[in-house]
Amino acid sequence: MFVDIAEIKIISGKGGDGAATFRREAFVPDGGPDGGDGGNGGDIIFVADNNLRTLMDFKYHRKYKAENGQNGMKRKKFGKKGRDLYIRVPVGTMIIDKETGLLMKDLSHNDDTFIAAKGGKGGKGNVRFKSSIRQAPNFAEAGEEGKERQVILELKLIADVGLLGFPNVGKSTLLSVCTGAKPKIAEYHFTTIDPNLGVVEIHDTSFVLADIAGIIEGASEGAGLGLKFLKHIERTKVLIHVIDVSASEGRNPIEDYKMINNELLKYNPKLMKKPQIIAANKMDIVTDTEPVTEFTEFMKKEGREVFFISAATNQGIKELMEYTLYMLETYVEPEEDPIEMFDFESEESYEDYKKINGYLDSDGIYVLEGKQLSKIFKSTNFDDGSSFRYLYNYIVKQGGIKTLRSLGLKDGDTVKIEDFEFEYTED
Ligand SMILES: Nc1nc2c(ncn2[C@@H]2O[C@H](COP(=O)(O)OP(=O)(O)OP(=O)(O)O)[C@@H](O)[C@H]2O)c(=O)[nH]1
Ligand SMILES: [Mg+2]
Repeated sequence: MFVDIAEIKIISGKGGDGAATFRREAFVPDGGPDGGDGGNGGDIIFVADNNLRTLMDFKYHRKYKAENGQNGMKRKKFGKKGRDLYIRVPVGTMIIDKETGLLMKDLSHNDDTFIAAKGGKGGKGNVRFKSSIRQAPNFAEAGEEGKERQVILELKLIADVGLLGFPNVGKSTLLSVCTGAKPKIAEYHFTTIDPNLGVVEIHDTSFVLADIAGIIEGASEGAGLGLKFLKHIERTKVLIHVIDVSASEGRNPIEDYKMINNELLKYNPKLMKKPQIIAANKMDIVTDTEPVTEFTEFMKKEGREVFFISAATNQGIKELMEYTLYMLETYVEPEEDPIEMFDFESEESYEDYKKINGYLDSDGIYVLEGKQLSKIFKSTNFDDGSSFRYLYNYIVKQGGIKTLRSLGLKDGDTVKIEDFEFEYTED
């Protein structure tokens, strides 16, 4: 089954905690601190893989977690880094942050990689907190939490040329005669449900052709298979519009042309800007030439290049492909409006990380909050005076106490950090 959209949760590994240990040697009575650092948590990394075609796996497996870093150990032993988790996706997959709806990365080339969630940093061991005034720090830094993100994966195939047209006009047949692809072909509508790709080998070069489901009137409102497959030709450079000029199903080829373009316009006006080559198909069964002449004149006025072909007998296929190659080679990509991308920098700016917020809650308790504060708080050993002092000094330095004072904090009031409450005493 072809799946082109999925939503998954990714969680990078937590950093290992630093160790707060002391050397214990038989003849060294008061061994110094020897706690090693925790290892960093593993990253979540996406990799684009040419061998994959669908996001189906992600429909069933929705949660991806990288390994946590190992905790630091005594004798200054570092914890091991958590293993990164590589998630392989088809080329053309876009990674979108669900919360903001912003694009994080478009993996458009084979082997492109992208770190979507960095592992938490390992905490420092107590060795690192030793100083001339603090000989025996009985605390260490906790490892940073892993990042958890809900991401949307959206696949838009990458092909050079897109085939477009009503159902049953011969799009898949055309793909099958000029590439090695073996799409399903049948004389009923909507034979093609999933997009097919094929490679056209021509004059020592090649290009990729994409065949999608047929479009009918009202597709933009969901008729038939709707327009949801059009996204797979959004990134092509050139379109081949296949039209049944034999009118074997009783429709008028000029009306077909107008109708499809009208639906394209409704879906995405940018598709109208792509060169559109007309493949007038089923010439082998044309009985009445008058409508064909009318069609030719109409296309001349429209300024479209028309190739009269028969996918059944191979008539005109070579010329069509040669012209398509020429259009590809002379194609100039229109300038795109820049799109707003997900911004890791602003998400994790250091200022933001250090900032301490304070407020008075409805129970009259002064609350302090902050990302780094929370990290240091988790690293604090409340049975150890120097560890608690380290936390307190940090809060003062970041202006946390000043903020609370401006809100009315005075001697004897309760201050709360996470789930820990203490009484404030003025120095
Ligand atoms: N006589 C004749 N029949 C053709 C030609 N091209 C395709 N056909 C027939 O038309 C029918 C539809 O062909 P497909 O290639 O499946 O058409 P499609 O446009 O991919 O159709 P959907 O996938 O349903 O949108 C099949 O029975 C083909 O054999 C042609 O040039 N001449
Ligand atoms: Mg088809």
